[in-house]
Amino acid sequence: MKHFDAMLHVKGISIFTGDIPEPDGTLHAAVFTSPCAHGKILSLNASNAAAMAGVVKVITAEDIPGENEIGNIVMDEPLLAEKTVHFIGEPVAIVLAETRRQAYKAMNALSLEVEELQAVTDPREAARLGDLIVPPRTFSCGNTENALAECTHVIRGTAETGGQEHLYLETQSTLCTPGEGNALHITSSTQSPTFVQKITARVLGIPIHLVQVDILRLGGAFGGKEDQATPWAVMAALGTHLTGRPVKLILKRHEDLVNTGKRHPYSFDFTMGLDGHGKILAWEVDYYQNSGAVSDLSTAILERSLFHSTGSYFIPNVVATGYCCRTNLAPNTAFRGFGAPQAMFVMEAAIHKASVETGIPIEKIQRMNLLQTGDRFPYGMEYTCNEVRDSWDLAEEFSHVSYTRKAAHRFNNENRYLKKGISMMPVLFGISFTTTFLNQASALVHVYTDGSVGISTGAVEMGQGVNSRIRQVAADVFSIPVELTRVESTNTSRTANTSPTAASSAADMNGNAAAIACREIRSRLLQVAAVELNCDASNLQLKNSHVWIGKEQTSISWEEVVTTSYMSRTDLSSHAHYATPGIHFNKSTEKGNPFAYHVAGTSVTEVTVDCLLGTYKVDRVSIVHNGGNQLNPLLDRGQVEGALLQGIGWVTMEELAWDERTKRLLADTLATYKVPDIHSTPDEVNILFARGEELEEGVGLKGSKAIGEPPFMYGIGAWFAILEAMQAFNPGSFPGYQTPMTPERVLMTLTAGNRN
Ligand code: LUZ
Ligand code: MOS
Repeated sequence: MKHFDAMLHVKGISIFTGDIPEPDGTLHAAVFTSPCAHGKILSLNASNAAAMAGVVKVITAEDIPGENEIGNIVMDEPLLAEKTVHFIGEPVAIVLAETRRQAYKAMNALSLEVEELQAVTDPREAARLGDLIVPPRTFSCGNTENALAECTHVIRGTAETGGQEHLYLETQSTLCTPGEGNALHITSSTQSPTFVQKITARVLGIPIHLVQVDILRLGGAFGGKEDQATPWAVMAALGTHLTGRPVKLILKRHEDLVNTGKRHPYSFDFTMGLDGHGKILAWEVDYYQNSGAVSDLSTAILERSLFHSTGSYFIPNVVATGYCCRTNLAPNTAFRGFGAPQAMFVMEAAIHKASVETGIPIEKIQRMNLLQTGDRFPYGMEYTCNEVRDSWDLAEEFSHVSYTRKAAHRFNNENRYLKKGISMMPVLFGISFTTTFLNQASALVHVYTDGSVGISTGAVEMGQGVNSRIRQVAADVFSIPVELTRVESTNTSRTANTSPTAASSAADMNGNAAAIACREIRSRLLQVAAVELNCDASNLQLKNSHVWIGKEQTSISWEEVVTTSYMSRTDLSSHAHYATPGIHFNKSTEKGNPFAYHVAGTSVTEVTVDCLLGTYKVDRVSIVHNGGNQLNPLLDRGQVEGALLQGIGWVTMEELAWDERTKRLLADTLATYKVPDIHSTPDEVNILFARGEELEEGVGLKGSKAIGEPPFMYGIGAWFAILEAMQAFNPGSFPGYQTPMTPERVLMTLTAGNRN
């Protein structure tokens, strides 16, 4: 089963927002943004720009007819700055011109006079200053104080994780065209068509029904278009609203890198208590989240960190507290994993430190504490399967880890400067939006008189293949070839009130909604066939593109039953709604069952470090992943491989740096921000998909499990494998529990160790 867009992509004929032919009269937008990290606006000089060739309008906050507010959870984000700027890249004015060149030329002629204010980029400093977006939040269970008093070992430490640029291939893009009256049609590269629709309506002061958002596909997103596609779409819509002309707004790569937020850097304090055997009895952790200048999705991301505070482990006494720290950086945002990778890194760091201080092998501590059936999470939910332990044990076998360890040991004895390291990384991820009400989806299915099927849902195709999965499910319900099905663009007038395509759950939820709609149509078709065949519809089914009675195929084909149904005036369309069953969460007690299920697996990572150069190579990653009853094994494999590499990139080479004085992003081009390329992929990636637990009917998609985010965290193992290799060269070397482990950091750490 393939990704149905593959052929279009290979031929270069798939259509992205930027490929849509521009209607006559299209204006081009360039956005003027703050050059200053924090300051009071004294004046914006726009007169030069407004007079330049081709310029039609320069839009500022004063031109906004509705609310200058695009916040979604916390209302703290203006579309265009008014009195103060809070980060470099914050939009201040929009220039509309006849050509893109003219727009950028005029935008570059704008200038802002500001009185600089103190800029903060360190989350701990923001916390000290009391600059939190919302009050701190704590998840807890048991009593850590009592437990720590009885522990044989108490391990304390700090850790830091870096940010990460999404680097979707397609930058933020919008094309907005005017309709009748105040109606608008917006094509936006967003994961959240409904957010774009809702916030456009708010900013323009018009009802939501006047705004239609339509999306064919995105060129990648990874969370970077869950909230941060919205401002650009709304700016184009504002331009159309004010001029009556189509407006196109596509960020240049440099602008996209500077102006949009990234994965949240975190800083951690932790205390872990263990008994004499290595059993973890207590876990206290503080998360200082670098939220950036406005809230965006930061509070939801912090919440997911709290949900994943114990990683793949069972710990009876826990206090996890999170702080959303407001800093003068571009608003950090959703990124594959959504706060869970940060929580899992600090957990592994603490276990590593515990192993160093107790002398108990790290894998012994990890294995001993893994979750098993019946264990409860700090948030009260029970873990009801054994996938964590089973995948760990299977991964040991699958990767031949004890043999590999011996071989690495021998290699390390034989080589002076090349050293190998190995680590095991258990991963657990909860599936569902932690915000319970978002766990709903709907679908609209039409069967046409030739038997072809058109499906609309709220899911956004961004390369992950969600449309392929939805087609498979529809084809399965009707028992027809998948080629007869088509997934239409995601359109807010066909599918309303959609949740973002996020939280790994778009296929689960929208696929289930589509299946419900298809089953409804199927039952109407079988009613018609029952009349034709003069029998009871309960004896009939659709199979192999035919109507069957019991075990016998009738002469009525799919096309015939469709045509007959139409001729007898039967509705061949259906709308359906799906709400994930059984989930709830009480925010006042911080307890509940927030997840439909969990996804678990284990990776084993082997690396070689060149300790003279500081460079490294990931030799092999072996993964045992519980995918349930897989619907599309090839797509699943693609998601695991892609997420793994993205995870490895996060902990190894992807480094964001800001100028200390100006707070300007230094990693603002592809020459200064490095993501893994083909040369830094592991030599070998072996993935074993295990079936694991059986999901209940209506949870997951036909028994398959969500796949988008969980495998990201397999990549964390690379950090610990590199550390092990470094310490094989120089046992005293230690870089601090800090990501990313760039080659520079490896080298500096190893040479610093040599000097000691
Ligand atoms: N987005 C969101 C997400 O709004 N809520 C979530 O829980 C979530 N989880 C993962 C990725 N995106
Ligand atoms: Mo997301 S991090 O947009 O699932």
